Amino acid sequence: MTNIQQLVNAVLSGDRRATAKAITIIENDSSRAQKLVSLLYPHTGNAHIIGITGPSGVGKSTLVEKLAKKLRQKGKTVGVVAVDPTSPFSCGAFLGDRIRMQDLSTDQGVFIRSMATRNNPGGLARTTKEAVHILDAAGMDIIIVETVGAGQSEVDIIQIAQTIVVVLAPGLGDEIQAIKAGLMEIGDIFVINKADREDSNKAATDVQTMLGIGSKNFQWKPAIIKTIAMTGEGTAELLGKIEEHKGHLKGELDDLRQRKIVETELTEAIKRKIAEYLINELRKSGQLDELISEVLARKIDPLTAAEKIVTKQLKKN
Ligand SMILES: Nc1nc2c(ncn2[C@@H]2O[C@H](COP(=O)(O)OP(=O)(O)OP(=O)(O)O)[C@@H](O)[C@H]2O)c(=O)[nH]1
Ligand SMILES: [Mg+2]
Repeated sequence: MTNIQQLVNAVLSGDRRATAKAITIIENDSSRAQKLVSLLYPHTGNAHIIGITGPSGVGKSTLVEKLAKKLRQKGKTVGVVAVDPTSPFSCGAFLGDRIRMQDLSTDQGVFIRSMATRNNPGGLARTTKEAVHILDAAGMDIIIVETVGAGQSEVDIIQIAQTIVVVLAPGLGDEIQAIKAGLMEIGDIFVINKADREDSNKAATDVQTMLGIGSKNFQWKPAIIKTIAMTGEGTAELLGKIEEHKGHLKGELDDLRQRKIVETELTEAIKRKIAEYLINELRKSGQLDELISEVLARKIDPLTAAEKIVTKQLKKN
């Protein structure tokens, strides 16, 4: 499949192998990536994008597997992007089989992909977003993006997902401070996973107290749900809440959120294009080399050099 249009057609038909290949192309940031996304983009905008975030090891992947299974039972197609996972998917019975069958299976209903932050030329936020676009164009009804978040995260899930589920577990100790700072504001739904542990009630109360202090919007009251991802307990309730939130998003609020998501992606793309363009020009004219020598000689610092050259170059255009 060398022809980009053929690849696009295959992705649009829901072909999983083509979808995997398309994601590899955008991960490698090859010259074909932009073309690929531009051809697929008109076919996006149909999926519901769910962000699952929370500290490392709280059970996010286990939960995602259970959610995916439930969604499949309801006849929904599910795409999963796990961003820089510290632990791999445990591949419980259901999805494990799916993964092993991925190349053979005629069921195109589940697609799982892990993406790593390391050696990622274009930035992880961009590749994650583009992977989501590809899964969206491939016809996935629901796309779940799993990211590790401990208050701040490399991928700002809020720039990607329409519904954000923050997963916590009992006994987080010191991490609760970081969580308080970052995650509390972004969650639409809070999950206390590992509810089989005895201190889970305390964790739920803690979250309840923190939520009471300040909430990001008044129209949607963030829900707290206890789950045992290992057994699947509470996952039906969680899915119900996610669907409720999706319904809530319809209308004005949804437009605002969508605008914000597109605005971020667009401004990031503009920054990238300007940088690419300017650096290219400076290289061609030899000005970059000159500046490198000046910085090396400690005549100027890099930031001042950048400011000087950017201002000069922009005036010229
Ligand atoms: N006791 C208990 N353990 C659980 C539960 N859910 C998951 N675990 C275990 O917690 C560990 C971490 O689970 P993962 O699903 O990999 O957690 P994660 O949040 O995806 O981890 P990272 O992606 O590395 O951040 C595994 O050993 C799971 O078996 C639960 O409900 N109860
Ligand atoms: Mg995980």
